[in-house]
Amino acid sequence: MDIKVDDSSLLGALDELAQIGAIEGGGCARLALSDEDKAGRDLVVARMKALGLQVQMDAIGNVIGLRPGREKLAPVMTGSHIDTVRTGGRYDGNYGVLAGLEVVRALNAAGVSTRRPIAVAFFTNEEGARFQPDMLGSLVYAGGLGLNEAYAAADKDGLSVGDELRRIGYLGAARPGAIRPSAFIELHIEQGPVLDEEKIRIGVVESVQGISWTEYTVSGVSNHAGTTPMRLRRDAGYLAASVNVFARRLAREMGGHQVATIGALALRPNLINVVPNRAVFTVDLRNTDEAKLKEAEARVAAHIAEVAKEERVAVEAKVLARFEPVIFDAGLVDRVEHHARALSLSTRRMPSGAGHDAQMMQRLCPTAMIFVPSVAGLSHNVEEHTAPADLVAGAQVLLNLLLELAERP
Ligand code: HGY
Ligand code: MN
Ligand code: MN
Repeated sequence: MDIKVDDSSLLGALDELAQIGAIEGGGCARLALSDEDKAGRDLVVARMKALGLQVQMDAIGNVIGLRPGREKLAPVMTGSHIDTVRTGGRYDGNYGVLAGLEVVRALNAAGVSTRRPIAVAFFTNEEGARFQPDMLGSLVYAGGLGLNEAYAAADKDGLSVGDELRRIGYLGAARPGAIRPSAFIELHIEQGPVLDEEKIRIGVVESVQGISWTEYTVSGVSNHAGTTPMRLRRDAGYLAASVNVFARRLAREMGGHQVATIGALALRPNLINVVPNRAVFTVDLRNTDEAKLKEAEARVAAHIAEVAKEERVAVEAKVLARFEPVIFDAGLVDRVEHHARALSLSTRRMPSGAGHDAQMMQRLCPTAMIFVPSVAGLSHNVEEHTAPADLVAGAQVLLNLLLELAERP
């Protein structure tokens, strides 16, 4: 019996969630544990309950909706995140969670039971835009970070994860990781240009590249922009700018999957006629190859040390996140490819450039990801878009794969 996802049900759910934290240009701003995130969580939990799922909230705010199976076996789990960056699109994360709920709705409508339970999850603070590290909730779930350390993570205003979880009413009782899935599948938009450029319908994701996030605080001497000779300057802003140029050139020289981003930069006093005495900036380095990522980290650090000496400024480094590349379960990756091709969808194998909760779940159980195209590769941008037909196709691959896995002994 062919069970089909329903276009309007899935697209309607995406539109409804996109209204929460909606921003100019059609995107979403639902920073983790903000009031907007709470509102989004409340909506998705209500949808889970309306589908008859048993809803569990854990001590780091991860939420899991469980559809019982015929047998008391470990569930097959799918899911993603519903927190967004401040300039987010409406599909990043949200799509994987709502497609998981659409699978449940279609199974309910078809009156189909499965041997194994099916679980749909959303994890706390995947984005890492407000609190670091990213993938915080799934990292705790997979046992990679202790609860107290996670609770202590604080945002720029000094508000902590623990306090904010309590404030929005999502500090749950369940032990993170108590539900250990038999397999985890995450459906996600690619967020890069590959599938769109090559006109491929489904990305069969084999791995997630390594991620290195560091925050640098540079201390120099503020001085008059007009009277201070260049030879006397100790310009914190100059070091920050030089790292940006160096990192760009380094990524170009290394080639391959190497990328480098100086995404956040704050100067003080940030005035047109004052040499900055303080700069706080972040460096995001990524590569599919751990040795190359380490090389990039070392070369950036060496550059910073060299310029700091020349400019006579002090530099403090704080690691915000550091994850090695993750390889997904080969057998599951094959099954993603099989189900996509069974629907006559073109496929290509690829790494993920973005971080995902799936990279943490691979620590717990066989895990794989399904990608659908992002138009022009845009993401973390309000114009993030995926064609409705691709959204539905990805959800159908997810349904067919979850059904297969949920019947496995
Ligand atoms: O940064 C990332 O790759 C993810 O969006 N957290
Ligand atoms: Mn995401
Ligand atoms: Mn993201």
